[in-house]
Amino acid sequence: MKQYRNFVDGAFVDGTPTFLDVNPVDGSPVAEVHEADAALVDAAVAAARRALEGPWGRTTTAERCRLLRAVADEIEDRAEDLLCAEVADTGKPERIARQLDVARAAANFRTFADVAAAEGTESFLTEFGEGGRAFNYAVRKPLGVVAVIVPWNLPLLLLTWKLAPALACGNTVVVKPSEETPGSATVLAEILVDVGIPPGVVNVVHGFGKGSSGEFLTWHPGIDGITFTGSSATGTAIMAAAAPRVRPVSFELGGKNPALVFADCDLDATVDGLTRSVFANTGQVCLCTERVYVQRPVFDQVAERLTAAARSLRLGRPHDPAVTMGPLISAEHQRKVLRSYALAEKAGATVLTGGGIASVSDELADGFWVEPTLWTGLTNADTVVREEIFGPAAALIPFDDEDEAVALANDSEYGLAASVWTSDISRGHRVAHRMNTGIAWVNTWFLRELRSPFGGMGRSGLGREGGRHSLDFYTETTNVCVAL
Ligand code: NAD
Ligand code: 6OD
Repeated sequence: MKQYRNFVDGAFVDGTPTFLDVNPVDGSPVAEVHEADAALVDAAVAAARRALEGPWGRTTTAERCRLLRAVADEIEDRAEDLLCAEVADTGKPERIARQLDVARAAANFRTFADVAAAEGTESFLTEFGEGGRAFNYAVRKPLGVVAVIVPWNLPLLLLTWKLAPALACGNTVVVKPSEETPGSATVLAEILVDVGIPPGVVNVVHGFGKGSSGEFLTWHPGIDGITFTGSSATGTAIMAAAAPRVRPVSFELGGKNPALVFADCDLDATVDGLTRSVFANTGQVCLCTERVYVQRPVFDQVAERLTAAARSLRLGRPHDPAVTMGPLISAEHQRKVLRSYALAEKAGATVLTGGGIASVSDELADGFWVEPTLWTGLTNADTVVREEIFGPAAALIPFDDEDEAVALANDSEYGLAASVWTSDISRGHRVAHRMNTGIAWVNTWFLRELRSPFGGMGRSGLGREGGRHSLDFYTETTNVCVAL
């Protein structure tokens, strides 16, 4: 069977024990994964420290940007390997993995090479006393050894979104991919070797969270900062680990994202957009819409059309070009999503479509399939409308006017992303400004500008990454004040 080993100090090394990586499409084994124990995590952190204090620490921004661009080129050359690993681990349709995950991995490296190359520093001429003057300027330095901990839903996209700016800023890194999706990070390590990233600059340790490599890494005294994408609960645990040494954290966490559909919207475009935002990646995108607020005059039409769109989704094997939706990531996640489905019905929801396990075919019976699901009859008081499901499901809730829509949308402990659907551009801006979310899309969803700030409010995260915001997290600044 294929082996996914840890990557420490430029070499692939065994770990114990091993665990099985399974394909969520049919439960078949993909690879044996070597878990990193505390000693191996120590070795990875030590290698990263040596690399930081060695020649890597003296590289120029231009040299690092050249390497980042070479990584992007190599990602494109090895796209098929990355695609195979990603698809086997996640079960997502190949077309989506190619267009989204692999393409974004290359774009992440190119964007942060461009951003780092263009970055200036701020300076101030200070006047003091009787004609005294001083020149202040800020110098950016790497944060140090950075722990990068990522989830399973968009494994390569989310890893490279953090790895690229960390490297652009001259840091060294220990990556902990999700236990569910160790494949693409392992292939990426091979790419880094081929491109000439020096040993120790990037290390990959496999394993789980609590009691395993994830927890070992976040508590490790040799880590200077932690960047994390994952659930809000894990974010809380990581914050506690970072607290004793007051290390910086950057968190992209869960969401319970609203869509606000106004009666003046372009209905065809809106239903297309909602279909993507509710069901993309089987609803396993932190930005996915799980609450759809619809203005009363178009409520029935939107409900009817979205239900038809959900029913037309094709579930099946990733390589089938007709397939538009894959399975959930794991049996455990399938159980969690099905509990939400049951909870919705218990709360009195009307099930417009779905609501259970999807039966795709006999040969895929052991996969982790669920039906795309839509409900009406729920309110913001119901748990399924308050807590993240992270599956292909949403509640449709009517509203009468703009103020009510804004109040319903903002009535959440999360604050990641909202989408507003309207033909009135003034309303679009106005409502977007009132969203308590890190991102507000108008008449679109998941349209990304990688230089713009990305992150969430409340339980959805801490800090912003993207463009120079990433540089702010992955560097420390020293202000130099020179009396003239
Ligand atoms: P998770 O929090 O369970 O795991 C994420 C990563 O953290 C994994 O690598 C895991 O092994 C590790 N981990 C778990 N417990 C840990 C601990 N105590 N210490 C250190 N590491 C630990 O999340 P998941 O189930 O993999 O991903 C789904 C969640 O991620 C959803 O809530 C989703 O909304 C969120 N997410 C958010 C964003 C965003 O940009 N805001 C993006 C993707 C996913
Ligand atoms: O697009 C991105 O940069 C990003 N971080 C997306 C996160 C998606 C969550 O699942």
